[in-house]
Amino acid sequence: MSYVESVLARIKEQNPNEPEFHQAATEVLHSLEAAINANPQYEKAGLLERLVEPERIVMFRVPWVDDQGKVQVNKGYRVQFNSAIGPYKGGLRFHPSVNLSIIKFLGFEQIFKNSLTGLPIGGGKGGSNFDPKGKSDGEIMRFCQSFMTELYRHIGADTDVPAGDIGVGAREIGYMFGQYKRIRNEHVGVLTGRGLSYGGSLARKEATGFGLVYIVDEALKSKGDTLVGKTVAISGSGNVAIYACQKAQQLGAKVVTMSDSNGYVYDKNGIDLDVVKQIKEVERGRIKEYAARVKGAEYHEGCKGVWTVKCDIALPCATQNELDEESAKILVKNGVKYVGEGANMPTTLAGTEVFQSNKVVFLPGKAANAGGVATSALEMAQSSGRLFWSFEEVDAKLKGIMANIFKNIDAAAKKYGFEGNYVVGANIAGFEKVADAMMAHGIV
Ligand code: NDP
Ligand code: 2IT
Repeated sequence: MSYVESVLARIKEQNPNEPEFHQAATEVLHSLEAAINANPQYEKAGLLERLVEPERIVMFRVPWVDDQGKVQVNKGYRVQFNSAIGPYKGGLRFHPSVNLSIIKFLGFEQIFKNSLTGLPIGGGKGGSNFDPKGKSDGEIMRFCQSFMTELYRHIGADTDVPAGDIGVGAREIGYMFGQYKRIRNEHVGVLTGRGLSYGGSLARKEATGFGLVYIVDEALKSKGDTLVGKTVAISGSGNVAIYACQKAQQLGAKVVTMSDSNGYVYDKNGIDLDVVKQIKEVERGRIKEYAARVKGAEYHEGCKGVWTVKCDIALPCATQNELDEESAKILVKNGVKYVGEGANMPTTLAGTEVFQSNKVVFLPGKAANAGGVATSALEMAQSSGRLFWSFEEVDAKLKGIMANIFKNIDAAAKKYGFEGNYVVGANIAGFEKVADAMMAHGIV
């Protein structure tokens, strides 16, 4: 059995109920095979065994009182996966589906993503099975305060810097920052995605979606093509989806879909983003509302249907495993040419295989959605330097980072004989720097 296969077998044996973590580890380790074989010193140093074991996992109780006066208890998590190249960095997800497997897969992916940004950030992730849907502002605040009342002792501006993810946006970051500051009596960059009035960075809100479209644009350019006139299908209607839509439209594409976990809207005239922002960012409503407000738009129940819409470019921006083999086959049949993952691991392993074997340009999440965390690292830099950069400055840096990521994943794929395979390219390019730092630190 190869070194990689033996480590994968060990992961499955030691962490039996973690299918999402197995999936992420399988994808990464399989594509590292060539780089591992070229460096036998890694096996001697137990590098992979150490890489797949989080440095620390914190699990805690989050008690809070709802508006009816009833006591509620949720689970809280922070997985501090790898700090070889910088402090742990990664989002917090609040969603009822959250469990250890999901946080571990996200934290593991984050290690390589953060390395790809070229900035000094390690990998971590956290969250809770708390469901923010339908909760009052007061309930959200009490939950966030209780969550931070435990989390504060494990994080810090030079230790671990959380941010948003599904269910955690500006409102939640604000409440958590307020509680951290109150407990620690420190106004520091301990969270990113902060509001602009208390240390946040311009363009962080837009960064993941913008970055996704910037890297897709780089891939198009490499083929002598542009976004102008392209039809784009986007899933999700949250932070990533909204700003991916905005940038795709600015660069001349026509976005025809958006979705949520209940269903999707198809607007043959192109999505009216002001309407989406009003529904999602202001009213915190459902995407179904869009069809009621925009003439010519259709709503369809079932989120998977979004992939039956004909498009040139598909941007899954909702959640893990939302795009399976069956959907990938339909997209290919309908002529999709590019897939850029705005979400983390939205495509199943079988779905990815369908795209790659049909020569669809496939940009994996750890490269394609890295613009969010990269801009978080820019927010950290501004906090430490007590600086405040203009939108244009941050956006220009983001664009440069995404172009660099594309260049590096393309080069890594070529170097190991997998030209055009950006899954292999991203995993190897992300891994190399982390492996180098871990080797330098000795057995720790
Ligand atoms: P939001 O909470 O803003 O939006 C999430 C969107 O995805 C909503 O439209 C939501 O619909 C939909 N969604 C969530 N769960 C499911 C599900 N099980 N099935 C179908 N749709 C679902 O989150 P973000 O936009 O921030 O995150 C989206 C993805 O992007 C996630 O995978 C996240 O990890 C990833 N990501 C986010 C970054 C960021 O900076 N925010 C950075 C890099 C990656 P509904 O309202 O019905 O739940
Ligand atoms: O998945 C991700 O990269 C994020 N949710 C953003 C993490 C961050 O620290 O900005």
